[in-house]
Amino acid sequence: HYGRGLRFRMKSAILFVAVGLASWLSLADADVSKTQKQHDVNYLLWKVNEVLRDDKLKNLGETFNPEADKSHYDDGGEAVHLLMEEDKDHRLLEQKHWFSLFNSRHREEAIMLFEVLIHCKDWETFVSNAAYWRNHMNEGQFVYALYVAVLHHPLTEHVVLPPLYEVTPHMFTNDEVIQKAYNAKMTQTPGKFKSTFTGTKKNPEQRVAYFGEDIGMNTHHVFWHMEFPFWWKDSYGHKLDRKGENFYWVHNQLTHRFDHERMSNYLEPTKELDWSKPIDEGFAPHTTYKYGGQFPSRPDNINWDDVDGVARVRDMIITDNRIRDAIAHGYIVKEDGTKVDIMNDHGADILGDIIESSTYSPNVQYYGALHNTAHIMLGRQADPHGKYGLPPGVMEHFETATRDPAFFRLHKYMDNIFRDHKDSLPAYTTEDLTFDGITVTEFSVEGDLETYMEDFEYSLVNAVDDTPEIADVEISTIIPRLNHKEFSYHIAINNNNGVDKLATVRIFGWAHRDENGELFSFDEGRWAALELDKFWVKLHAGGNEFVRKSSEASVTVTDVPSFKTIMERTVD
Ligand SMILES: [Cu+2]
Repeated sequence: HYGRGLRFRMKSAILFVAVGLASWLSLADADVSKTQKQHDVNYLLWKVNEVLRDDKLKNLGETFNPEADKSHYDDGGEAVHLLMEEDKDHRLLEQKHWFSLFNSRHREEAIMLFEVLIHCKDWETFVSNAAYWRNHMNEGQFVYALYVAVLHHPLTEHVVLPPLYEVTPHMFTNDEVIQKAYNAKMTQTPGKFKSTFTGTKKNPEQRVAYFGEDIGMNTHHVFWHMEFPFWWKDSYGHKLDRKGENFYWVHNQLTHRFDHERMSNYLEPTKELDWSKPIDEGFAPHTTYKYGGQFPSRPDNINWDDVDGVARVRDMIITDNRIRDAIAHGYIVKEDGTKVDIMNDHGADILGDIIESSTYSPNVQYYGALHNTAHIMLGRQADPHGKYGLPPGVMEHFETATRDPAFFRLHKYMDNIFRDHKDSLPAYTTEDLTFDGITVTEFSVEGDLETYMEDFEYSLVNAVDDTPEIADVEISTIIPRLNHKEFSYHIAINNNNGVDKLATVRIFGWAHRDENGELFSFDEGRWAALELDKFWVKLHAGGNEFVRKSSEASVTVTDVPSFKTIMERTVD
C-alpha cells in the first residue's frame, strides 16, 4: 500500500540524543563528577519558573559573585563582565515574560549568558554562574542558554538534557490540557489528561496535524537549531562543519517527509509560499504562553502585510531576487565585493549560510536573512503593526513553528530555491557515481513498512505554579504518536576488487505513487527522496550478504527518558 507504507517512525530523530543516551547509561558507575553534573543540570531545569529546589544550588545562586575570580574564565571574564553591567543597568528582560529567540534583543541577552557559560573553565564556575543567572535572568533565556551551553561545552559531554516538553510544557501542549493541569494542581487532584490535535476535521490540514504537533519532532527541530545556532561564532571553540548545507538538508528532509505524510492522507503536496499571493491556510494554535497570553491565530486567505520594525513584503522579494540572481550567475558576492563560485560541492553550503542566514553568511548586508525574517513575517501577520499588543506567533519559536502549516510552505519555498541551484549544477558523471568493482546484487525489505499510532505520556508537573510547602500531585498528558513496525533490509553486494573495501551504504525511499495514485517519475522522486539509513560496511572480496534492521537506522532514536526517570537514575 503506497500510502501508509511511507509513514516512518518519527520519534525524535536526532543522533546526538542517541550519543547522550549511550553515555548516560554509564552514569550508574561511581563517577562522582558525572553524576554531580547531571544532578546540577537536573535541578537547574526542574521547576524553572520557581526558586531553586536544591540547597547547594540555591545557596550558590544567592552568594556567588561572578566577577570575584576571573581566572576561572578562558576569556578573562570579559563575557561575564558584560552581562553584569547589563544587569546593573537594569537592561535585562524581566522574569515571567515570554522569550523569543527571533526577538533580537531577547536573543542578544540569551547569547550573553551562553557566552558566560561557554567560557567557564571548570564545573564549579559553570554551575555557580548558572545558579546565579537563573535568579537574575528571564527563565526562557536561561533555559535556552543552558541547553545550548550543555550541548556544546566539553565539560558537559556526558550530561543528558531532560526532554524539553517536560521542562517548558506550555510550548508543546494544547491550552485546553494546560488549563486542566492548573486545575489539578489547585485542587490537589492527580490528573492524566488526553491531548488531541488542534482543529477539526472540517480542516483537511488537520489530517496531518499529528506530524507538525509531534512533541518528539518539535524537540528534534529545537535541538537541531541548538546544535547549529545561526548566531554561532567559531570563537566559542570550534567551527560547525557544513552548517549551511546541513540547514538545507535537514529542512529538505522535514519538508518532504511532511509531503509523504500528506500523500498518505490523500492531501496534495505542500504548495510553496509566495510573497505576492495570499497565505491560503490560516491557523489557530490552541497554545498559550506560560506568561504572555495566547499565541495569535491567523485567518485563511490573508494578504501579506508589511511588519513594522521587521521588514516590508517588498524587501522580502528583493532579498529573494538577489539570491536567485546569485544562483543564475553561479557566484555570490562577498561583503568586500569579491566573487565566490558556487557551481561546485561547496555551493549549497554557502547558499544555506546566506538563506538562513547565519553568522557564516559572507554578505548579510546584501543577501539579508530570508529564512529568519520570513519566520517573523509569518509569525506577525495577525498583528503586523503591533496594534493589539499580541505576543509573537508560533512561527517565532522553533518549539512551536511546525504546528503551523505555513511553516512547511515556507520551507517548500526555500527548498525550491536550493533546487534551482542544484539543478543548475552539471550532472554527475558515471565516474562520480560508480564504485569500481562493487555491485549491489540483491536488495529486499523483510516486513511491511506499516505504521500505527501509539499513546505517549509525559509529565505536566513543570507547567504549573507551586510552592515548596505543598507537595506535587501527578499531572500528565497522553498524546497519540506515530510509530512503525520493525522491518529489515537484506542486501547482497559483490566485491570484485580482490581486497577488502570499506563502503558507505545510504538508503533512500520515496512514495511509489502520489496522492492521486499516479506513478512518481524517478526525477520527481529523487528530489522528494527521504534518507532512511546511512552506515558503513566492510566488504570482503567476493560475495557479501548482510541484514540491517530498521531499529538500527541512523535517522531514528528511542525517546529521551522522562525528566522523572533521569532524576531517579542520577545516583552514585
Ligand atoms: Cu528549522
